[in-house]
Amino acid sequence: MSTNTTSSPAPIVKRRADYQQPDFLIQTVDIHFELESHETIVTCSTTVTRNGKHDKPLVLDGEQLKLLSVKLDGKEQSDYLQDETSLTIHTLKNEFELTIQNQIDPKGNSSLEGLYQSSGAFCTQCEAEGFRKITYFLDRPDVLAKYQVTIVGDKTLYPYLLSNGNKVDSGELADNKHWVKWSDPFNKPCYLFALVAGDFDLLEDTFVTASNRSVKLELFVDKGKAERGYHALESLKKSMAWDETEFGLEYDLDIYMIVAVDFFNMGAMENKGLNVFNSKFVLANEQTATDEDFFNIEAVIGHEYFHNWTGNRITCRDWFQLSLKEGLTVFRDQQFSNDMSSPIVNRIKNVRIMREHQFAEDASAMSHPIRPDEVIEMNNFYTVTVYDKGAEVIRMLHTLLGKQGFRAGMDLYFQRFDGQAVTCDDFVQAMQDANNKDLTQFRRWYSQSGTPQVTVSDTYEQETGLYKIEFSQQTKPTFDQAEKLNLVIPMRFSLIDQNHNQQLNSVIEEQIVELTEQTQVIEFSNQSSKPVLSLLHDFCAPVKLNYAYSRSDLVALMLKSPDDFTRWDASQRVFSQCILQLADQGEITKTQSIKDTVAVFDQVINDANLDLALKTEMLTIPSFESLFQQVESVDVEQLRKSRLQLLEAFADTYQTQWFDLYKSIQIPKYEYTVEQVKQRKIRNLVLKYLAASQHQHAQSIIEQQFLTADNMTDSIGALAAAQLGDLAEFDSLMQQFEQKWQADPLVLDKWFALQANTDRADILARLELLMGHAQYTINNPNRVRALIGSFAFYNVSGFHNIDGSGYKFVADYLIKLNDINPQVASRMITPLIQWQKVDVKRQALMQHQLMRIGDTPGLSKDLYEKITKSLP
Ligand code: 0A1
Ligand code: ZN
Repeated sequence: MSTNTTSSPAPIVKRRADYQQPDFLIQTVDIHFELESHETIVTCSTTVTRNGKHDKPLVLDGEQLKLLSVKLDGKEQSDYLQDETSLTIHTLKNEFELTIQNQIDPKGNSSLEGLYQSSGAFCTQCEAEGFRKITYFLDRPDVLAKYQVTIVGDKTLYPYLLSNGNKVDSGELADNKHWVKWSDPFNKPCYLFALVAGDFDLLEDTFVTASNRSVKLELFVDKGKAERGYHALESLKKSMAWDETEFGLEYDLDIYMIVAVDFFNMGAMENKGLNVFNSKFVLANEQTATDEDFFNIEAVIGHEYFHNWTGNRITCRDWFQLSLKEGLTVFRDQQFSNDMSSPIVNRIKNVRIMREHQFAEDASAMSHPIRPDEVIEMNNFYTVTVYDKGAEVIRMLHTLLGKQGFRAGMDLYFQRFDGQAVTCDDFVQAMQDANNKDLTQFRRWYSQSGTPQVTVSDTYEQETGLYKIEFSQQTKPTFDQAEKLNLVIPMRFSLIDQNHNQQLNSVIEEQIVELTEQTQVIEFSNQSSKPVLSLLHDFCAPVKLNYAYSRSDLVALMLKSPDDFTRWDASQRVFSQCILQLADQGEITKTQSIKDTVAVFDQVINDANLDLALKTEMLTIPSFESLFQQVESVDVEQLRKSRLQLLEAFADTYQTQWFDLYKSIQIPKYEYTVEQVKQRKIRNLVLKYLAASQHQHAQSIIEQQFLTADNMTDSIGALAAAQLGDLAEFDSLMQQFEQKWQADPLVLDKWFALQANTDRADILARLELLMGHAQYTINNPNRVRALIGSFAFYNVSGFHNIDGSGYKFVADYLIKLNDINPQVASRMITPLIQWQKVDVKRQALMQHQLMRIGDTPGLSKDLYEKITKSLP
């Protein structure tokens, strides 16, 4: 990236330490929309008060707005200053009414931030700083106001005109127009504002709260898609009930609306009383959606609903505090999912995200604490660190304080801060005060980035029976921080007596030790032999665990650990040890080590009492991404091949067992139940192994399953197996799938993704062809993520091709996307900026592409921030 090539000044870095209270506050907002695709008129009247004694002017944020007029207490003003991003109004009044009129172009807004059009419907996305694309405003989360919204639009095109709160009035106008007025009784920051206008199918329901109030539930979906909305609606009712029982939290308005839109940058948005969702997280029936989709819908519906208390009633003082609402709400949705489905599968899902994505982020130039200190573009900080590591930090508080102590802390938090915009420190203080526990050192989790390593060693003295465990912690310097301090790490573990009868698990009751020092030693006396250490139960801390497990320790843990997570983790360690060893050996040959590794799983496969879900997880070979995070530096191609080699040997060895297992599971008519989900999952896993082992019946079973499936999970399961087995067969089934679903882009995204992550020599030519598909458009984030995202994140052989063509392909695409949707472009640059662990040749190729992107004229702040950070 050459410096000073663009005319615009370098984007400004904002710092958490520079926080200042706003100079003015806004009490009420009365905003009026005259909706037209290209020329929407926004008239916004606010009551403004000076905050404190000063004579500074009022500086409002605004971007891409055509200003029409400014009135102060009804008088047209000319004494104002306008630039690209702000409007400065000079006044010495302490209280005044400000009316601003401006024009915007929703149809021309491809960034999907502010007011835009999605398949003809108007909708808004204001978090984090999108309200400034609607009108000039104090666009910051600590300015809380009461909103009244009037929407005027064409009656035929936009029969539904929606905003936050309660509908208070409506009427008809000339020219086939109508209007609706909404009033939200709760104070809110502007990022929670929402407007939707369009024609939809409407599903209605009611929920009666614990205190017997009736809440209207309304779900708006694309015309003709109503029957795909029921699972989302059921999920909403479950979420509402769950928050009442678990946290004593009731919904507070008389109506809760959800709108599903096709064009959306993220998963969903928690706007007060009017959630806007990516249709991917609403629409589902068994024909169109997999079990995983059903799970995700329930989780995201829950997540947005739980925000009503953790995010909306209590919000963030500034955007550096994002994890205050996101870490906490992710933790809450994870707990909800635990109660709704298989807890172990759910926990493994959480851990995979941490290990495959969050650890990767922390090892990259984008490393940041869950409460970042410096930001150029806030949209870059909706990260796995803020969200998922943030949730792990909350989980550690839950572990340290216990369920009751945690609940007491939550109660105090709501009691103290309801209706306010607060900080992460305020939250921890409430936890501290409710439990009388000093959390000073714990707070370092908020300010320190990086993945801590916990190293464990142990000694056993035969004569005395004394068993000693030494725990030490270390966090290596990260790109953003050189110095690291000791953290509070809760370690849940137990000891397994090796001498005991194999059938019985003789286990010393689970211990929780708080690791606070660099090194700590714990002793156990009277041990008749050296016990096996079962560590990091339930992934009790977001750390890497180093302990020199022997193969027999791992086998003992797989079979006997009292903690399901540890059992699974042991199985993954067995696989990983072997694959990493193979990758290290240089030449890839079948070895004794493969045989020994594979043999370990015999007992797991044949254990009839093992929970089917845990069995499936234990028999799943670690993903390339999780293996990649376990090494400092690696030849990616070597690692990919080694993984495949083990997978094939594993598949071959147990061919008969896979076949028998597949045949033994008969599932009645599709239902989304915990039991059936487990059955489908193991069947689809063994189908993959049958394909990989080229079992003589593999092809016919795959075809049979594909043709007779009564649900999407099994259709995709068959395709995924074919992809691993025979490409000719795969291509023909894929063709049939495309024929069937060509009119349904949401379903076709699964097909785009499968195409994009297929290992084949002509992958780039294929991608070019697919970009010309009738349903493909660069303007829709779901399409882009399905095709380009799947390639960049998951097609190891194609993306990391040593000729550099994969990197160049992604870079070329991002250069195009930069102009259309900077947010999505910035999310998709992630695999390119994570060059630190690949071999030096590939590092150079990746950096070269980053420089090319960096030289793009009109580079967005989003990409600028990531590229400047990641180039050495
Ligand atoms: N608050 C939402 C996530 C979200 C963030 C930004 C968006 O647009 C830039 C959209 C949604 C959540 O946590 O669900
Ligand atoms: Zn959220």
